[in-house]
Amino acid sequence: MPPRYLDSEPYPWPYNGELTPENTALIVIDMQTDFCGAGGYVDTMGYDLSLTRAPIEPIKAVLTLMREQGFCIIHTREGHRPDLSDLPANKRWRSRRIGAGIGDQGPCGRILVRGEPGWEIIPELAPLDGEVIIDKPGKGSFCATDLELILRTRGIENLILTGITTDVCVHTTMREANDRGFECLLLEDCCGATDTGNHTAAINMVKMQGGVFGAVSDSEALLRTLDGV
Ligand code: C5J
Repeated sequence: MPPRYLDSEPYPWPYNGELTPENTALIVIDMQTDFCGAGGYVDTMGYDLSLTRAPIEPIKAVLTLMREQGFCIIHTREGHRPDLSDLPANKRWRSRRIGAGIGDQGPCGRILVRGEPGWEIIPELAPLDGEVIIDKPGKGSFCATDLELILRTRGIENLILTGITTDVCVHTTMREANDRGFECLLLEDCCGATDTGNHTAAINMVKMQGGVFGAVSDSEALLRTLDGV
């Protein structure tokens, strides 16, 4: 296959022009009711849900085309075991302090607990049979999960990152992936944060030092490149 690059900053991605369905995965991070739905964790904290819902439609467009073209699709869900044995005490403490106690009952069931309605991926972006789902207890998708083993086993070298929130779980995952040698791309309109300034700052951080964590682009540029137009 001839080299293929995306229109991205601060460099055309991927660095080596090797962009194929065999070596590239789309990762959709934490598009759960708890982070973007009424009555979920983010809503209970009082943040503006329109910010974390903004990426839903752009992600849907990317998912549709990448599914059609046979790319590896990975979804993540942040959440804890019902017995809370994987919930660090300080995580519970700080969330309770602000009235959105992880593990406590909320309008969508127990907040960020596996199996509860709020923990489910929103229906608009529901995983299809055969797509990888990573359940993670923390912010990073590599911490205490088998994500790296799955990526290496499938021969994945490039990761396209989407989801919420830009500055927390998406950024942590991107940093973890970059340190492991994965070539990362963040799609800025496919991410959202609980604060616009933090979203913008997180995007800028990626681009420093020549792309210290990878590159940044958007859904339109990706679709253009994958469509070959
Ligand atoms: C947070 C996430 N913000 N998915 N999780 O706690 O970004």
